[in-house]
Amino acid sequence: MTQYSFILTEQRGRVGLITLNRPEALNALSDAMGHEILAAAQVYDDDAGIGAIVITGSSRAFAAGADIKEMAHMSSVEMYQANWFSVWDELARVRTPIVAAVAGHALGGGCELAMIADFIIAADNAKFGQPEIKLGVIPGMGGTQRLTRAVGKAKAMEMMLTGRVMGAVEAEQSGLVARVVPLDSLLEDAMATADAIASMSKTVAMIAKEAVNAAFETTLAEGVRHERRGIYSCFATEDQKEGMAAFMEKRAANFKHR
Ligand code: CO8
Repeated sequence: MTQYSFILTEQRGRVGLITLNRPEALNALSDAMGHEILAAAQVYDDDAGIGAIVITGSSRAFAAGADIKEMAHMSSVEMYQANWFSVWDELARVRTPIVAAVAGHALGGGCELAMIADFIIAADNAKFGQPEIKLGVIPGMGGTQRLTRAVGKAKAMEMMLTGRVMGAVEAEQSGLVARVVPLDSLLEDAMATADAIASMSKTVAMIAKEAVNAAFETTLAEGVRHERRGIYSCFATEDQKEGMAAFMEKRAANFKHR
């Protein structure tokens, strides 16, 4: 089993849990930590026994951003040569559904990591923001694009240009998070939600994720064609036969998850 320094991993049933674990830096995302998160997510993605992934932090901080101390003295050329932050593009390519369970600070790269997940469940103390402008930079893990798509231009611009932080209630009203729950039940709720996803066919869940994500990449007509190809391919799975047979036989479906 892989040993990690900045995250904890745990399989609970068909759900793979990744807990960011760098409390002394409020889970600031160093490069090494990013590679650990990707590696853990890819292990879960390759595992037919895992149907959903949950990424969480602590009650104080999901993640307070990319690691400012690590980046502060880097040059543009160093970043370019290292393809800095490309690890997060690879995380976005993980096909297993990912739920972000966010409490406390989700700032800068922390907010961006949460948005790379397929959806966010937020604790009532969650705070989202892209304060990079206060550091003399802009987001670099997709924040300008994903936040704008999530909450629209007005709020995204205001947050990005002033560094204003958004609380959990506003985040839910704005469409950034799927649901707000009490801090005490955040992990339990996120794990139960992930478990519900994992009880479905993994193949079909991956097809659904790919189809929804196509909405952000393409035109309506091409997106609908993508969806149509997706549903046709569902009919090639044993799980479609099982799901529909179970409905007609008035019993619970027993998906093979492949
Ligand atoms: N990086 C490194 N260390 C951090 C970070 C961070 N992002 N955030 C917090 N820490 C550290 C602090 O330095 C402190 O450590 P120490 O005691 O050793 O100095 C420890 O975590 C605890 O933090 P605080 O004492 O500041 O805790 P508070 O409760 O007083 O404040 C805050 C909490 C408000 C979250 C505060 O820590 C803060 O403002 N953090 C920075 C938030 C931020 O600006 N995030 C954006 C970072 S930049 C980014 O994410 C993307 C950059 C894109 C660049 C593009 C390159 C390609």
